[in-house]
Amino acid sequence: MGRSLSNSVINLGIRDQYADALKELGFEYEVLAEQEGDAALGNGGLARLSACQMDSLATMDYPAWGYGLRYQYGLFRQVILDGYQHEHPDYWLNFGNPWEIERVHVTYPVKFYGTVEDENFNGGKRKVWLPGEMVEAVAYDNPIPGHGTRNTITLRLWAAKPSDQIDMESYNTGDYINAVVNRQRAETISSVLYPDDRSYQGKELRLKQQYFFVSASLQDIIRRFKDSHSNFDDFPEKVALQLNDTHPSLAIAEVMRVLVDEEHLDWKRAWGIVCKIFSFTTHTVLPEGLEKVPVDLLESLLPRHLQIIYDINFDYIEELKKKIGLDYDRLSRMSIVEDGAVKSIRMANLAIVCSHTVNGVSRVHSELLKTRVFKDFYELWPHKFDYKTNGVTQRRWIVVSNPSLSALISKWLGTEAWIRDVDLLAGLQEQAANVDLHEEWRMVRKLNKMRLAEYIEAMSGIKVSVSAMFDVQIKRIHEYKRQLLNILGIIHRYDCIKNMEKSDRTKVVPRVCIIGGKAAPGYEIAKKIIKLCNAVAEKINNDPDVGDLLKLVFIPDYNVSVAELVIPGADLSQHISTAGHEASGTGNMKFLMNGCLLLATEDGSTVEIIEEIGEDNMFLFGAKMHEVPALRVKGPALKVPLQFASVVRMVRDGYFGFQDYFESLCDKLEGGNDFYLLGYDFQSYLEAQAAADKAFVDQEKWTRMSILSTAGSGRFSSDRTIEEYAEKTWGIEPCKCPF
Ligand code: 8GP
Repeated sequence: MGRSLSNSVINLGIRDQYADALKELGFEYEVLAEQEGDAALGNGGLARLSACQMDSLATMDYPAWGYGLRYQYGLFRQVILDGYQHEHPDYWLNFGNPWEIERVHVTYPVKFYGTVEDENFNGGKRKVWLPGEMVEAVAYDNPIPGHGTRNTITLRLWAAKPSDQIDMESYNTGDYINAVVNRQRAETISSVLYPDDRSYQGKELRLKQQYFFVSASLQDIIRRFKDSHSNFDDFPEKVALQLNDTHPSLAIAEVMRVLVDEEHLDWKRAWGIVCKIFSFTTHTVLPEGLEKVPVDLLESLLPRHLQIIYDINFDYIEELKKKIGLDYDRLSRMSIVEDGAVKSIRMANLAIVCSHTVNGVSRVHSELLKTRVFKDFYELWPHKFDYKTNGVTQRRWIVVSNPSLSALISKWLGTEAWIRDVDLLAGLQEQAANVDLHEEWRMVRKLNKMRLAEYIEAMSGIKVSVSAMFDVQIKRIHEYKRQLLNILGIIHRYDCIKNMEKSDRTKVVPRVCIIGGKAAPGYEIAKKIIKLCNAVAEKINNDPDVGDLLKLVFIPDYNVSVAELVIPGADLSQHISTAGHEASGTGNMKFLMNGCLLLATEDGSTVEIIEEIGEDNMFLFGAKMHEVPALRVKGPALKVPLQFASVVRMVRDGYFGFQDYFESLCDKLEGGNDFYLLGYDFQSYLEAQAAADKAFVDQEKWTRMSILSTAGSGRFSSDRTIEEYAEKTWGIEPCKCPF
C-alpha cells in the first residue's frame, strides 16, 4: 500500500485544511508526511496492482472488501554495502500502525493437521475433520477512502494469534513450556512475507499462510452472508470471490468443505454454488511459475482438503473423458493432480476448473494463456477466457505524487474532474502544440527533477545535473526484465565517450541513469546484477573524462514511496523485458501518466500503450513476441553485434573489478546461453537509445511527446480495469453511502 496519510487526505478532499491545521501546531505537512513508513505487504507488481484496485473500488463506490495478511515483517529492507544487496527486516509495526483498527471481536479459529474420520449421519456416512492444531485469526481493518465520495472500503488483514482453547489443554496437562512455545509458533504464521512470489517453494509455512488467509477470510464472508440469508443457493447472487493468482486457490476446497461438512449441503449442490462464485486472475506467463503443492504436504497439513480436491478431480476427469475421449496425454496434462516424481496438486488447474472466468492481465498475456500456458483448457472452455488489462490509480500516481503536474493538468483542462474521470486527460491532446503549455509543462518537469536530484545527492552523495536526461529503470530485479541489458548499454555509452575526441564530447546528450529494485534473497544472478550496476557506477561516476555526460545511480530500497518520488522526475523510463515475458507491467503506466517517455519492447501492456499514443511517441526496439522462440532455437549460431561482445568482454576482463564474481553473469550471455536475447536485441536497443537522445535535443518535440503520453494514459487507469471486472465478471453495481 505504501504510505496512507497523503493519499487519505487527498481522497477525503481535506489536504489544504489538514496542512493549515498542522501549521497551527507547528508542523509542515510535507515534512510530516515523509515520516510515515511504507506498508510493504507484497513483492511487486501483483500486490501493488491490488492496492490501485482498492483505491478504484472505493472511489467508484463498489461494495468490495480486500483481504490479506498482516505480516509482522513486510518485504525486506534492501541495504547496499560495497555494492552488494543485504536484506534487513522491515520492522514496520514496531511503533504501532495508526491506520489500522484492531477488531478484537472479529476473530476466527483456523485449524490445521489432524485426521479425517467417518461418522454416521442421517442413515449414511459423512466426513469429520479432527484437527490437530488451532490458531486464532484476528482482523485488523485498514480503511481505504475513495476520492470524492463518502465511501470508504476495508482492507481486512489477518494476524495469527495463539488460540486460548488449545493452550488451556496444555497448561492443564502441566506442559507449561510447550504451551508457551506453541503460542509463539502460532504467531509465526503471519510473521513474514515470502520475498519471492514468482518461484514456488514447497514450504509448509507458506502453505499454512495461504490456508490461514483463506480460512479466516471465508469465515468472515460466510458469517456476513448468514447474518441476512438462510439459503446458500443465494450465495452466488451476493458473493463474488476473485482469486488473485493461485495463492488463495485453496479457497475452492475450503468453500466445498464448509458447505458439505459444516452446512450439510449435498456435494452436487455445493459444487454448483462453488462454480458460480470464483473467478481467477493469473499474473504470469511462465508455466514454471504456477504453484504445485506436494500431496504429502497437503495431506499432513489439510487432510480433508486433499480428499475434497481428489473428489473434485475425479468428477472433473470423468466429465472430461466424455468430452475429449480417452486422450490420456491430454487428460494427464489437464488433471488437477500431477503424478510425477513428487505427486502434486496443480493449483492453477484447480482454479481454472472451478472458476467461471480466467483472466489475463493484458491482451497479449491472454493470448499467451490461450495458445500456450492453458491451451488445453481454452480449447475446452473458450468462453471462460478473458482479460482485463491492468491499470493504476491516477489519484496516487499523479495527484499525490506529482502535485504540480496535477495542478497544471487541472488548469489546462479547466476542471479537476479527470481525477475521477480519467478519460478527460485526452483533452490535453488539443493543447499538445501550445507553446504556453509547453513552457509550464517543462517547468513542472524541472521542479520534479530537482526534487529527485536532491534525493539522489542526499542518499548517495552523487551530484547530478537536472539538464541531463533522467533515464530510469525501477522494478524487481529479474533476468527477463533485463536490467543487465540496460547496464551493458550504459557501459557501451561510457566506452564511446572515453574513446571520443574531446571536441566531439560536446555532442553527447548528458544522461543520469537511475536503476532501482530488489532481488529475491536467494536469486544469485539478480544479486550479481545489482553488484555489477554498483561496480559500473563506481567507475563511471569517478571518471573525470566523463563528468556530467554520464552518471549511474543505484537507488537502494526501492518501494512505493521511492517510486512516488522517482517517477515524476523521469524523462525516459525503460520497460525492456524480452518480448513474451512480462504479463502486463504497471510501472510503464505510472511513467506514462506522468509524461515520461517510454523506451520499451513490445511486451505485455506496452502493446496497448502503443495503440493509444502511437509508436512515434515512444522508443521501441527488440525482437517481437512471435520471433522469440525461433531465435532461441538458434543458440550459439545467433548473430550478435560486435559491440555486445566487446562490452561483455570488458566485464569479463575485470574492467569494473570483481572478475571472478561476474564470470557466471557473463556466461549467461554467451555461448548459446543468452536465453533472454540480450545480444540479439542489443543493436536495436542502442538505436532506440540514440533516437531518444536525438529527440531530447529537440525540447519542443520532446515536450509534445510528453504531453501526448499523459493525454493518452486514460485507458491505463485502474478505474477502467475495475469497471470491467464489476460489469463483466462480478456483476456488481456502485452502492453509494447514503449519508
Ligand atoms: C506480475 C507481472 O509480472 C506483471 O507483468 C504484472 O503487471 C503484475 O503481476 C500485475 O498483474 N506478476 C507477478 O508478480 C507474479 O506472477 N507473481 C507470482 C505469482 C506468480
